[in-house]
Amino acid sequence: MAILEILEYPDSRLRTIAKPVKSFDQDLSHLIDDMFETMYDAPGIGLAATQVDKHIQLIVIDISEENNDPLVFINPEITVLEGDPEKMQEGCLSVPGFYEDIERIEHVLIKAIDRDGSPFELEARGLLAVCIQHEMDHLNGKLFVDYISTLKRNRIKKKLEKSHRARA
Ligand code: QAP
Ligand code: CO
Repeated sequence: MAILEILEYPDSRLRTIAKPVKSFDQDLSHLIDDMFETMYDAPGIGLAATQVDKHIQLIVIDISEENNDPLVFINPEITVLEGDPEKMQEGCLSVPGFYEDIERIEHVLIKAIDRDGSPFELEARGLLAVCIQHEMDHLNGKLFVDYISTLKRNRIKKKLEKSHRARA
């Protein structure tokens, strides 16, 4: 297993649209394991393949306290069950150190494929529903900072660019 490099905003590769997964092979299984290791190490509760520069429709999530509830979503599709939006503070491993309140749909139905290639459905509410929507945005090249004001977004962009320069 390996810890992968996480792309950080405003890296343009985070804007790539992910392609559906077609083969459920060993390479995919290996990537899933590396993504979990990378997410647990961070630590985070969700990671999309886009964030590790792999542009396929793959998400890993674990919102449990003990890191013992790993969820894999491949080629996910979302259906709104209750449109009522809910505000929750979000962060992102690709936007380290910044958190903002974002409105998301409260109750969703997810249809996806698991790591063995079997389709499944999952009803989600609250944090899990928010996390799935956040990660599915990554697969479409979208970030939570796209929902906040231009002023706030540019402030975050400048601060991250400065920290990237300091690191280089
Ligand atoms: C998405 O985000 C999410 O800024 C997953 O310095 C977050 O795992 C969905 C993290 C909140 C719903 C609610 C962020 C780690 C982790 C940081 C994450 C940081 C270190 C973010
Ligand atoms: Co994110």
